[in-house]
Amino acid sequence: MSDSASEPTPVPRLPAGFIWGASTAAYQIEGADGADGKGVSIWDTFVRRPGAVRDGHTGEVACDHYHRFSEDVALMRRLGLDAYRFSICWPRVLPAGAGRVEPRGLDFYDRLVDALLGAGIEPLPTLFHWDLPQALEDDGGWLNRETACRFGEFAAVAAERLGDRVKRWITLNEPFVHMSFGYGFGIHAPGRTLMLDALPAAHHQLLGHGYAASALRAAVPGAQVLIANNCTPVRLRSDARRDADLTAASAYDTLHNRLFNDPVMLASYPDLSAYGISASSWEGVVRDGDLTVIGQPLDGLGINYYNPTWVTAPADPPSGLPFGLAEPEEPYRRTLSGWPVVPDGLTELLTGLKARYGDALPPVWITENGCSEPAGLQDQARIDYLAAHITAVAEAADHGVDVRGYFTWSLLDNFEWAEGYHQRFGLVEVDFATQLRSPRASFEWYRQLIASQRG
Ligand code: IFM
Repeated sequence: MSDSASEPTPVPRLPAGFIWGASTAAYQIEGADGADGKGVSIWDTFVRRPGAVRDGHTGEVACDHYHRFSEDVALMRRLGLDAYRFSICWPRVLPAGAGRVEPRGLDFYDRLVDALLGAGIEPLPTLFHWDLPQALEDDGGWLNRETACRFGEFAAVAAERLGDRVKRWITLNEPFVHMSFGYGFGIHAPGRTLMLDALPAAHHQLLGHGYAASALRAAVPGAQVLIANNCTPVRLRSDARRDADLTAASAYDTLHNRLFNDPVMLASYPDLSAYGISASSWEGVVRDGDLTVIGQPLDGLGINYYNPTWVTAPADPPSGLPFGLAEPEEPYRRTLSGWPVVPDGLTELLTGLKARYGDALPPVWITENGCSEPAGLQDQARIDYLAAHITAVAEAADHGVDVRGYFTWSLLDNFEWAEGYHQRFGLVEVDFATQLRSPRASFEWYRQLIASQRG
């Protein structure tokens, strides 16, 4: 923390033309459950499962952004954002996931896009931020290859309506988290506990990314396509047993980072033998030509960064996974959600990507970074967090990483998945009883930062 709450926290200048933004996602803010013909998503179903979400919270109302988006765009304009990253709720547009299009759902995004453009803010939609139509889940969800085809069709529908005004698109948000939390461990929707049998959900999401990229490029001249991967630098403790821990670290890096980065940048999968997968055992999943679709050139890599992961050799008795997770030894400050605050992990991550992928690394966008802090308007801890992480981005840029934008998570307090409304990530506090929006100190700090970086 800086000594005084009023003392401005200095941040180095990012390159000219750098895009300053904020991010949200449909299920976390929109509310308006069932409005205007919206279909059911896997999150609508999951939140009703007893014990799935803390205190039984749901996204039924959330920030009621569906009805209050004008007020929210006015806040963004006040902030001086260059761009706003939001997500499009698939079952609002295609209630059954495929087939009949619901025009009222598209109308909402149409109004939002127009309001953003009217405020001088670039709309940056994400097509999939975890709210899969329940009807598709009933057919196997992302374990079913057909879902990738349906995703490509959804991308085409969205592009046809919005592509005259929206040129930059994100296909998937954090496919690692959706695969592992949703299909592996069951702590997110759809709540399946398949452990390593969840891995086909990685390939099918990536294939969906490829189909969506093709559909966007076919429908939108000059479309720019990104994917938002949440990546983590993998670290070892000082008491690491060299070989066993290094092997575990490499296995974790493969699962969390390379499984989602290699196919989109190198058109190949990393060695997955630590997970019992060989080229022949994945034959039924990965078909000829898939990696060409997935590995088509990317216009940008979105990175969501929160913290490094400390890894050890697997626990005894073995968990079935080729790694164990450890706590850092260093006394890092923790956010309200308990995550260690490690800004230099972001520089390490970005320079590591550059070292690993070289010329195959497209321009990088920080599509999410932020922290949950206690409720209240005086959030110096968030200001310090943002200042340190933006500084880490500037350091990576100084080391030659081509970073084009930074989007903080999040504009508003919102529904934080299994944590319900207990975590607050917003620059703007939301009173969920009254829907009153109150900008925090960090909002004013970010506003000044953006203005000064422009000046
Ligand atoms: O709220 C989430 C977001 O939906 C995806 N990335 C991480 C955020 C904080 O947990």
